[in-house]
Amino acid sequence: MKIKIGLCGLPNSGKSTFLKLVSQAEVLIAPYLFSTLKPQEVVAPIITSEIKNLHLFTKTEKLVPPYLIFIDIPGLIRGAHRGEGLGNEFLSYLRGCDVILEIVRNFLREDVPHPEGNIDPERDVLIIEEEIIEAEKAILKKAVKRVEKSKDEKVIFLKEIFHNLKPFARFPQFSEKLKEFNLLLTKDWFLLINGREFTFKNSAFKNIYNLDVEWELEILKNQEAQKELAIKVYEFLNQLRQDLNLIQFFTFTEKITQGWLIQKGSKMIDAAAMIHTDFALKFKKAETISLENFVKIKDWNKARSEGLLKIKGREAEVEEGEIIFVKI
Ligand SMILES: Nc1nc2c(ncn2[C@@H]2O[C@H](COP(=O)(O)OP(=O)(O)OP(=O)(O)O)[C@@H](O)[C@H]2O)c(=O)[nH]1
Ligand SMILES: [Mg+2]
Repeated sequence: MKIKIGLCGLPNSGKSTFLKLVSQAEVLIAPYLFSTLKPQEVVAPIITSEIKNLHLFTKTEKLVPPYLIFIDIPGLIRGAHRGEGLGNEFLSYLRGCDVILEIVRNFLREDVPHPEGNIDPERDVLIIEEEIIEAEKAILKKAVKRVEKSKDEKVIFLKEIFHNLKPFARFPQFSEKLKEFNLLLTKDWFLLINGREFTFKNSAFKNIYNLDVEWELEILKNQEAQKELAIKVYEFLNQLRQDLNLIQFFTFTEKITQGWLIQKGSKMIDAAAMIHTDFALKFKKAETISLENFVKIKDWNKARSEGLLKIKGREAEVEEGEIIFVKI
């Protein structure tokens, strides 16, 4: 399941720095506006204590943690929907993502200009909302014209949405019907406050998180503090994946210990297909055990003889934290 999380926010809100933190990759970070000009995909591993515990036991050469994919998108500014600062192009990158993580700046730094001149997270979130709404209006207008011609009944709810568009309004009741229009409003929105904590009065976010990304990145350079920091970042990523309705499961072979993310409610056959195409084609059954139980018993055969393994068929649901062995 490759969910793409698009980053969105004003220039210099810390999007690229955030990506550097979660991936520790080299994304261009610069204290001038529009340092990011093209969207860049970044893989952020989620190394939790669970997978580390499993790896301590399997001691395989390779550890492949579960991961999320973020897309670094250049900063949006006022007027983005009219194309200011390449806004239209940037908005179209966002449409290509499955969910959106907005980053809002709440850190002070004289040498890093703010496009609005001062720090005000509430205003910044509103600017993005207004840009999104204007962009959606343009799409809805075209859609209404199109369906009006064909006398399609869709025109009723499209008009209703158009007239009720305002900051933080979302239309979950229409989310299924609206899918074909690929609106930004029908995606799930999350907010990351970069810097000091801040309480938002009004919002349409599914969850709001807080990290001080630059500071965390600094700490990362200090070996002593690294461990603790990593825990904080991985905790954030782990929370985000749960908020995205993803569960994690594990596999291991002689060479690789691996963590995977799959949509909650998925079946064993879906997990098998994710691990290996062949596993899905030749699936007979799966043996599974919770990581917690396995770490206690430490031996697959012993777990089997003591009746601790679950035998699951193709339609059985994948559970959070289970280790899966597919039998073909
Ligand atoms: N003090 C502090 N500085 C930060 C923080 N986050 C980012 N910065 C600095 O702010 C500047 C801009 O950060 P970027 O991550 O490049 O910002 P961006 O949102 O990617 O900007 P665009 O790509 O232009 O949209 C860099 O000099 C960062 O070092 C933070 O949490 N605290
Ligand atoms: Mg950037």
